[in-house]
Amino acid sequence: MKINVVRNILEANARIAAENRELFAEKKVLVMNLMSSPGAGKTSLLEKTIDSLKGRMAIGVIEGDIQSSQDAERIAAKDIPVVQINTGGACHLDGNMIRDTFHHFDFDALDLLVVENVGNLVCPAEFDLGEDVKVAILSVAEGDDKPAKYPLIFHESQALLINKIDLLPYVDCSVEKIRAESLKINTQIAILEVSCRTGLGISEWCAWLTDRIAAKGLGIK
Ligand SMILES: Nc1nc2c(ncn2[C@@H]2O[C@H](COP(=O)(O)OP(=O)(O)O)[C@@H](O)[C@H]2O)c(=O)[nH]1
Ligand SMILES: [Mg+2]
Ligand SMILES: [Zn+2]
Repeated sequence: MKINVVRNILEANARIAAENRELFAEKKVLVMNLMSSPGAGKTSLLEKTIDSLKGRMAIGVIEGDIQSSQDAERIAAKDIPVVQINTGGACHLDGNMIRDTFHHFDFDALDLLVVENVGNLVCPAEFDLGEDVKVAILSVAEGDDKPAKYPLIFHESQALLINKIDLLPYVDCSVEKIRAESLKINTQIAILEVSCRTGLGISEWCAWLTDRIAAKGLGIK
């Protein structure tokens, strides 16, 4: 019984996500679903990404949180169109929540829409939003055992950002182990080391993201 209910929820979500994906393709917007546990650095990465790419493309953001609009305020400070979704308890975003934000955006003028998912290393990876790329962030402070313990998010993501590299001298974490375990789960995953504190790796990350726009056959509007 429980299995059927879960299957129905995921099937209903997949239908809505497919409609979202059709709209994004028609409007020529690349959509990225950014996922991590709370505090790994999703909003910090977004701030850095916006600072680097803002003059070159039009970016919009959807912020997903259980409560509060603090992240949306951080993004709005960059003068970027942003919508906050408060899930009121739910621990992930779904296709329907994304669809409900559409009237806030002028998709004809957007190149890139970033969705910051609810901080959670587990179920955000199960729910298709209609995005083109899923990106996971793992910070070195969380430990190098996380790919083996939470494989789905690493399996589903096209890129893994290992963040807070500046903290490596202070934590017991092997970047090599994170790389090896992630590649065991997903041989195709791109792995980039970054620090939102020092800016290390941010230009390589922005190049990877810009390449995804080109790979989808989209130009900058
Ligand atoms: N030392 C260090 N701190 C970072 C880095 N990136 C983010 N932080 C800090 O980690 C905390 C959580 O970051 P935030 O971007 O809000 O994470 P989110 O919950 O995933 O959106 C904040 O205090 C950030 O300043 C980093 O590369 N190095
Ligand atoms: Mg955040
Ligand atoms: Zn959830």
